[in-house]
Amino acid sequence: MSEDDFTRLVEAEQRVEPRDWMPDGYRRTLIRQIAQHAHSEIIGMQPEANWISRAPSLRRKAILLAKVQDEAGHGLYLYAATETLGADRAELTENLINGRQKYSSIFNYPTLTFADVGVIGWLVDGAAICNQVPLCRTSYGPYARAMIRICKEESFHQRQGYELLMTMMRGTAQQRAMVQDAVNRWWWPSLMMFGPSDTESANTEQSMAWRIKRHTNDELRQRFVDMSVPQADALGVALPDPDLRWNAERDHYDFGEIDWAEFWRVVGGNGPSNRQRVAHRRKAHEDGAWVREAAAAYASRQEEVVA
Ligand code: FAQ
Repeated sequence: MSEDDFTRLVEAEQRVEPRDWMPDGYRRTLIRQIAQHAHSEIIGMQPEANWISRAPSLRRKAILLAKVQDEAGHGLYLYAATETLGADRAELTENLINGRQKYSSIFNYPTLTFADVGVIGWLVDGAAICNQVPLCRTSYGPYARAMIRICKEESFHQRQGYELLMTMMRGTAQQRAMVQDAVNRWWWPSLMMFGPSDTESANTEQSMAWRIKRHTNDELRQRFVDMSVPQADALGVALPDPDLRWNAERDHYDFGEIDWAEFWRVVGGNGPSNRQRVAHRRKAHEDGAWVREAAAAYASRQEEVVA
């Protein structure tokens, strides 16, 4: 397949598959984005895992445990998708724990109360769905197919978060205050998940041309705001933005300016929990060395038996 064939295939909305010819930049961009996505799923287990042992009932504990396990599964499908592009998974993990590859800024904020578990489900999984449903139509086949399953599970996650918050809002004044406090802390970081504004986004134009990204960062952020306002009303919480108001001319909600200095600080490794998150991942990786060695020894023994 030539470069022209590749361009025609992508423009005809067909899927690029692992054995097809592809430009080096396309391959590199996919590995970068999918690896960052996989790292986010794996690092994203930490803020919620913090509450598994302290969930207030057996039911809430079982739900949270299942959700955190789902995130591990998402990380694995996504690492497997990078392998179809020739990436080495062990190398990607090294890149994560050595700070050479990024993961989503959102997971560098601490989970201070159990209401944070509900708000992560509602807002963080909600933002993830907004961003990821269009990726089910991304041009690279293995990524698109992984996203279909991931989005189904993320929808369940979002609903469990919203249901937890509904329950807390029907509870005591103290529980309602906990939910509002969590919303105040997570709203702006959730908007940052969509990445820099379109004028600052280095990769969007090329990624849209290659049909890797299907919408710009600002388009998806606006979709998320429009979706979240009525949900906040139904829940009875206030979103912490004095500039948030319906704009009938645009047919969208206007919203305030994101603190981009904070965004870049967190992306640059200096958010509230960056060091703790990476140190924890590094320790888990080192503690798991014996499992990898044992699995490799077992696999080579099996090969000898077959031979
Ligand atoms: N955090 O040029 P762009 C989840 C970087 S959901 C950190 O606009 P691009 C589910 C970006 O990499 C979260 N870095 O980049 C879950 C680039 O740097 P580079 C993960 C960010 O790629 C829920 C630079 O800024 N979802 O895990 C962020 O075209 C609950 C310039 O930006 C995905 O990864 C950020 N927020 O657009 C799990 C979805 N934003 O690499 C557990 C797939 C930007 O050039 C619990 N990814 N950067 O050095 C995407 O859709 C895209 O990669 C974007 C960024 C939209 C995130």
